[in-house]
Amino acid sequence: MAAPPPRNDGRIIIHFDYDCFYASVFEAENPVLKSLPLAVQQKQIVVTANYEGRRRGLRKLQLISEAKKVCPDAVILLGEDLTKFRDASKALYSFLKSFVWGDRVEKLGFDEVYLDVTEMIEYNVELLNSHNLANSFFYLNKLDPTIGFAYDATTFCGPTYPPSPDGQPEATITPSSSSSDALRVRLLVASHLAHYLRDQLEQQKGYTATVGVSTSKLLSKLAGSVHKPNNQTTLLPPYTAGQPGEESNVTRFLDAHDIGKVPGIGFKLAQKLRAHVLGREPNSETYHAATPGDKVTVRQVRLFPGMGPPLLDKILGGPGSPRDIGVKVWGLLNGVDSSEVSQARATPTQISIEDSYGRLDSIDAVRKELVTLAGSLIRRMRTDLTEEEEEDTKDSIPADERKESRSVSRIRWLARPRTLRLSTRPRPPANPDGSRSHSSNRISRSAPIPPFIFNLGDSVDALAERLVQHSLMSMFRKLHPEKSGWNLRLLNVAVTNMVESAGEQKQSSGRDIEKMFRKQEAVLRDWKSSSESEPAPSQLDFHHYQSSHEPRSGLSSKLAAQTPLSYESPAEDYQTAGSTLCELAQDDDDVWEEISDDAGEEEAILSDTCKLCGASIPHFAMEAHELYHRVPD
Ligand code: DCP
Ligand code: MG
Ligand code: MG
Repeated sequence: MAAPPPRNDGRIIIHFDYDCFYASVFEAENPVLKSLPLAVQQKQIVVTANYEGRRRGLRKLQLISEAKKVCPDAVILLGEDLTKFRDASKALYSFLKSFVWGDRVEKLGFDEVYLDVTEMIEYNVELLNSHNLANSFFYLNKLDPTIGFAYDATTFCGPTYPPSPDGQPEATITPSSSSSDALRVRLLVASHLAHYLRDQLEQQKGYTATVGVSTSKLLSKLAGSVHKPNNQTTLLPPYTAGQPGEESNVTRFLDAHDIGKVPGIGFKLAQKLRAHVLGREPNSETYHAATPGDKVTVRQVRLFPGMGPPLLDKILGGPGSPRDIGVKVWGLLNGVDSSEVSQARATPTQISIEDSYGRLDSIDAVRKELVTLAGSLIRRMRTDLTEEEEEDTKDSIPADERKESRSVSRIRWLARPRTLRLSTRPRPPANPDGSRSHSSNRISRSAPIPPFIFNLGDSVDALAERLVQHSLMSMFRKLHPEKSGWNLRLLNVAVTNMVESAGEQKQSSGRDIEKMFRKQEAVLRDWKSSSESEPAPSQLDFHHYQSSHEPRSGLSSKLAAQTPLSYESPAEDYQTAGSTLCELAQDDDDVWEEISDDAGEEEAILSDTCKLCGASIPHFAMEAHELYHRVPD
């Protein structure tokens, strides 16, 4: 067996996963629901249930018919329009981010957030008074020592792994220079910050979360899943083995996990590793966890004879895999993950809206769809790329002009995209035997964005109409010069090449948290009303992915015909496990096949191919997608 890769535990990372997220969004709108069993439905499936519902037998990915049987008085709400979940996700992200010094706050999917709190923890560890640890104060703001919270630094806050012996406070701090003790103090202080943030999230926003505290994205995410719901877990040192034969807590903790549970090891990689350890093909019927006889733990893989980067390269390598896959996976198996919490951007790098169709083959239909897509795109731009003008600026406006400034002039663009892109995915012609190939590439055309798109005074509908007239139709004709004879299965309209507006400064430590947050709320509020007034788009996230492939069942084509809309932005709607190995399992069909001038901005979607229909499905949706095949229409 190869030596474990070297550890670097210099950072402190906190991972958040909101409890029963979609159900909580409904509860936040209508608190009466909190005491009732609540299920959120997409197609005939429960995508999540609140904890009262779970207590009474409701389960994620349960069939609605089953849910009604086990809990006849369940309140079942439709969760196909993702707008409110997306908005809540963004608001909670901004809320958490407002506490953290620096910009390393990363959203994963809708309901997970990583916070790199290293700087805050180091500052607060420095200020600990070892003579009075029980009455410590956590400083949340370097510039204002009154902002923060009191805490008892003699014990960890909340559960730990391994658990502390009953009734014993977990390890008191003793002055010592060993690196394990230094890490212990940092994690202890972080456990109190994690608790404070969970408390704030609940008090101020009404959401609970399950949280993990450790030194990397990998370990904090896994630690977080130990005590669910509404709790937290800190992974205790030692993180490195002391004496030969002695195991670190990282190894002990990680070893017990099923290999497929490790963030960054997707379904395909897990199956290859299982096959190698078992010496046979594992059963592939269930998507997530292996069937009982097929369970292969991290420990079994890690200790398999000859295991190390070269053998992993042999097992996992192949066309399309990165060259260092063995090293990366060897790191994960040993709890080593050097991927950084990505620096938050004030604005997304691109915004794109797309829809897929059963049949789209006339120019009139294309025009109509483009107007709908352009409208959604402009709405999304207004939500994501504008902000309310600073209040200081407003105060400098003479009193008699202030009333005026309440309307459009108070909203400004944070960033303006320079490029408009139209992409289509033509349906491949039928083969002589009548079958069709699954793969056909997107083709794209880009053009400069006409400046009128930024007119905040004009209605979205008018602008959408104008954009189609002025730009999109001529771009479409260049992509498809023939008047007819084509048949499209996808249209995508995107804005790219973002240029941040002058004066936009990244906020960092010492900012006014309250003000920041009010501003965010106000922007969301202003634009929410306009996007809510549009006819509710119907969207099943897993159908969306499925729908760009054939064959398609009657129901999903109907749904596609109702123009489900989607907003793409890599770390937004797509849950990319762990991120460490995002690109590893990327399916060929999902690679952004671009013939345009802004190549390089490809979406990293960790996905697999459905064995039944060939559709490319993101990992987190695969289980639901498989269920979908089993449900009669
Ligand atoms: N979701 C979905 N389809 C899936 C899986 C999830 O639409 N196949 C949605 C519904 C969930 C949200 O994503 O509310 C977050 O997924 P989680 O797996 O984190 O589930 P919850 O937050 O609902 O529950 P938990 O309390 O277990 O975290
Ligand atoms: Mg969750
Ligand atoms: Mg989650």
